[in-house]
Amino acid sequence: MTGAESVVVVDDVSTNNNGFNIGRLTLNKPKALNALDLEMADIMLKALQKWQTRSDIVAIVIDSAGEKAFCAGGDIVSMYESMVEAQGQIPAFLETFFETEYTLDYTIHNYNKPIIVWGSGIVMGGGMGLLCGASHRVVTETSRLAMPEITIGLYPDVGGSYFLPRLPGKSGLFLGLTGGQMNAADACFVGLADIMVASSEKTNLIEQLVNYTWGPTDQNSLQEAVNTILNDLAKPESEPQGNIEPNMALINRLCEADYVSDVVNAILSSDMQNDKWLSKAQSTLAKGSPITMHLVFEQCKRGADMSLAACFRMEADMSCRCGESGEFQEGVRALLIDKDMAPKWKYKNVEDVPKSEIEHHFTSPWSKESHPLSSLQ
Ligand code: QUE
Repeated sequence: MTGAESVVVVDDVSTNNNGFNIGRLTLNKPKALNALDLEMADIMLKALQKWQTRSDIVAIVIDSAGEKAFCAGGDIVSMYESMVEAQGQIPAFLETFFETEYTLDYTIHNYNKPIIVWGSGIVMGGGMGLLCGASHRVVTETSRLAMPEITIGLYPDVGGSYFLPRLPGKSGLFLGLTGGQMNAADACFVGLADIMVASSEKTNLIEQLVNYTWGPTDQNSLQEAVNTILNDLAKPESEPQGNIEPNMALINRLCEADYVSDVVNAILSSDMQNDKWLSKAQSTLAKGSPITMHLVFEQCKRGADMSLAACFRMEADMSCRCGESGEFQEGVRALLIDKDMAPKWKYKNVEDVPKSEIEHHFTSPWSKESHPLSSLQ
């Protein structure tokens, strides 16, 4: 499945020494902002599994076609169609999609050689899932990272339950509730990216990987080699001004309460008029799904002391419940199908959501043994 027409271009790039190769995956649906569909996730997972056992492969590069986006999210239009069809049941397509996507993300987290993700342009939702677990997470001056699912009545999945509560202070909860966008400086500050490189350097990076004198292939040596190559390309002095670090004290104060309604009301009633970034975060929350507000709060609480594998299993449960409840379907309808931008959420305010509704999202549709992600360690 290689070739320019493939939705993911899979390439073995030969290096200039000792028969070593670089595995390269290029997301190739630039008109859809490289939003991840089932076929793409499947191709990526199979290629990564194959490369994991090949001793000539020294590193992986994951990048994308087009300047605009690394990956804008998941293919939520296909998910919408399956939800319409299933009429309140959990669509089989969603189960398969999330099983494949989370297995792919998990594989990236636990890979046995360096994975460089070129996170230039839009990196949101499903794109964050691909970036987050990589050993070498590159951002550029055009990077815009976010977990914007509050807008579509979903919740920050793809490992969000694991990584959001582990960000500095309350920044993860804030980013999940508001869909707040991070630039390269923010991403490096919170620890979701490792290094900032100019977007014009991508070809140069591939050249450096090809020309490098690859030697010992134990995992540490390979990681160190990629560190060296990336550090040579980095230009830390060109990092933009970030928005999170200067607002950290405020974010922590707004998000400190024990109840989600208190946190939401604190953010909504704070005067943010003088800060463009904060006002945008505030208005995204104001328009967002009240069910999602609860899910974000609860996943951050539960995920804080869960393993990565347990987080992905919990998210498979939650995502399927979202596919059943109608809130996610309504969010996609308003944003991408009818484009009226006016979702009719099931509850008007965060206070109106019954506890039982949220609890249901954390009950598994499967027994422990039959869970599709039961084999993740
Ligand atoms: C929130 C989201 C997503 C989003 C917009 C949001 C998301 C997603 C897309 C998207 C973008 C472009 C496409 C596409 C999907 O937009 O997850 O198919 O071509 O995938 O506000 O969570």
